[in-house]
Amino acid sequence: MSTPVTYDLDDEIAVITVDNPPVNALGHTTRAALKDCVDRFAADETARIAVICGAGRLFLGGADVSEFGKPPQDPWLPEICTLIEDCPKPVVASIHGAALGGGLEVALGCHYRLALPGTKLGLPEVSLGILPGAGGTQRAPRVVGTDAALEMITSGKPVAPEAARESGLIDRVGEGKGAEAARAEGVAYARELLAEGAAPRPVSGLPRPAAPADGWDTWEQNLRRKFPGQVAQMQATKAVKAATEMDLPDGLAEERRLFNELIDTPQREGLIHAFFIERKVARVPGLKDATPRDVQAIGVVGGGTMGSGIATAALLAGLPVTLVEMKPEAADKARATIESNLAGAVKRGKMSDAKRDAALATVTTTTDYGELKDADVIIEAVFESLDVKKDVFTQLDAVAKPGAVLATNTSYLDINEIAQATSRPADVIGLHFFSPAHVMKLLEVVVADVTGTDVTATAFALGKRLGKVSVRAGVCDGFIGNRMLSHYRSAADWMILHGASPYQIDRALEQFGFAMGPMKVADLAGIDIGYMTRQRKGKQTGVVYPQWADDLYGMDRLGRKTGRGFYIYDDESPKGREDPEVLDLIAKERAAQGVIPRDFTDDEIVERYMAAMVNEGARILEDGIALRPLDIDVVKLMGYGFPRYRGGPMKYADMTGIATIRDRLNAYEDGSGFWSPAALIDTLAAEGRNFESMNND
Ligand code: T1G
Repeated sequence: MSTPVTYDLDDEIAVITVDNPPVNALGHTTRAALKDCVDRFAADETARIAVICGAGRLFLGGADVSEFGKPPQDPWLPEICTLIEDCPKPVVASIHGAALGGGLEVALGCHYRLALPGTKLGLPEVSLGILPGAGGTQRAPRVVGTDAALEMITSGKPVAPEAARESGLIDRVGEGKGAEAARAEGVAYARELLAEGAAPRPVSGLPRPAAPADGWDTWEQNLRRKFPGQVAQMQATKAVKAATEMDLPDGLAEERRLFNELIDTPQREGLIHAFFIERKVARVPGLKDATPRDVQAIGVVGGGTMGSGIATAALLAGLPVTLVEMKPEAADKARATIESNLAGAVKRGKMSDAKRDAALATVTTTTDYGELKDADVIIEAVFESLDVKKDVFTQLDAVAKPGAVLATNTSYLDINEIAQATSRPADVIGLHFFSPAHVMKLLEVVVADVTGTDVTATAFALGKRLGKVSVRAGVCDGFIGNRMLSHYRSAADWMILHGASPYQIDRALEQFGFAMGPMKVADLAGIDIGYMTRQRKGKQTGVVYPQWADDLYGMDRLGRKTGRGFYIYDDESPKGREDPEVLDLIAKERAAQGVIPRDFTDDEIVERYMAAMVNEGARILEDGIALRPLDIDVVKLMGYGFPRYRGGPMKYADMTGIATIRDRLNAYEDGSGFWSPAALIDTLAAEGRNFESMNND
């Protein structure tokens, strides 16, 4: 078996190349081979300097995340970084693509550092619920200063080579791109260093870094505000603080102690689950051998918020767009919206002015369906009416070229019926974008009964090109995300009817980690959206009907957009304050239903809300709307503000215990059937299995 790290000589320069596809992760075998090569260099009398570089698309992608939670194996990465640092001969890191986490820590163990343009240099460990555990919290502050190191480590965001050179993180920005250029640039730099008689320059020789300019308390207050409820960022700050108080060896020992504490936390388990499922979700069972159709041009029907957003997403991905609207003024308005969206992308640094102008040159807005004749994928985003959509698809059927994929952006309508409005139902699929469509990463790919496998594969390939995280869903009212939302919103309504304040519910769930509580979400989306959904669905047996929400609609209190919904939004409280009149509406409904209100604890609120969410997730799996629990987790993480460090609702259930969820549901069941556990939950609990056991490829 070939070694994951090779050693060769270029004159007096030892070139150590890590080659462990796909990302040169520093798993046990790779660490052992890297250590052997460093030892070999130290003993090799021919070699006067060494260059460490990576094969493939990047330098080093960090520690092997799949090893976390398992007993660590020698040699440990911190030891290798120290071994490099203590080497009696100079070692150069020549970086391309990315040096992340342990990858950058290896580079910090080196004496000189070069990076090619476009390289990502970062310490993202906190996004995995851990901290840089191979010297990053000790060496980075010594090299770039405490404030810059704290920013890198607690944000987890990478820095570009030019900024890294300014901060001193690297010494030089090379030229070219790819592994070969990295090797060549690294060797050339090493030659220069030899000619200068450069000696090893260990970071351990640098003085202890100073405390942050604004003091530790300010940093920690900011972190509590930016990362509420999360532990890794605070723990990493403690490690950096140790760097300012201890010599390197003691600081490394303290870093290791703090790292090991994080390894055992549920947040590390949840975040690493999220890391892997966001990649695994694209490997849809049954899709492996399907070949996506070629997509070079996009058609969009409907230039409202969603249609213009979808068009913008396509343009950002370099795909030309033809957008059809019913009237010229509507087509012009759509173009203006697209221009505004792209201006925002330029402002956010997502796109250059030149690329924006080039993209706009590829947009055609028209009222003529015939101009869609060359589109490879046509995405309909018109009014949410089945008749309107069926009429659009009949027209598309008449103009679209053979093999074009016809997609609908509907958020709940029956795509099987839409498909039957065409002569090519196998080419019809759902692409459910989330608003704003050019920003939100989640895309539900809704597969209808007769959708072709290659059409589904085309949808996933397009989603990837648009920078989306695509999840395969089946056809039902609300697919995965909104179907679940409807159920756990009803759980909240049940609690309100029985005594919980809507404001306490929001507070409890935000404390649990949700970005926003359900009432704030309702105010943001619009009380009218919920009202229209209830009118469409009608009253359902066993489900509490939130009459108070209908009353708010009737009072034209539609949430943020009218300045009043569940909350009051005005200059006094732009983020919203509680509204006593809402509590009066609820009290009136309780009285009308003869309900005696009782108190709820925050824990009960969270446990009921989550039990309902998991229960509906189980039913979604039973119905085949989601193929795996991980699909459900990804939808909730990417589109509904579920706290990432809990890994998603189905991961939460696994970590809580399936039997515990079952027992809670049975205890809640009041004869309405609303709380009775799904059969799948009973089965998993009875068999001692969990949702993770269903997450096979
Ligand atoms: N460990 C294990 N597998 C990894 C991995 C890693 N570090 N990084 C990626 N993979 C897998 C990934 O799951 C996918 O697998 C495949 O590689 C391609 O990934 C001691 C403790 C490097 C920018 O956080 O950011 O170092 O789905 O699709 O888009 O202080 O991967 O194909 O089976 O993302 O080209 C710190 C995480 C670890 C970097 C490349 N490092 N990775 O992006 O490919 S903790 C990270 C990334 C650490 C030390 C600590 C990206 C990438 P599969 P991909 P990509």
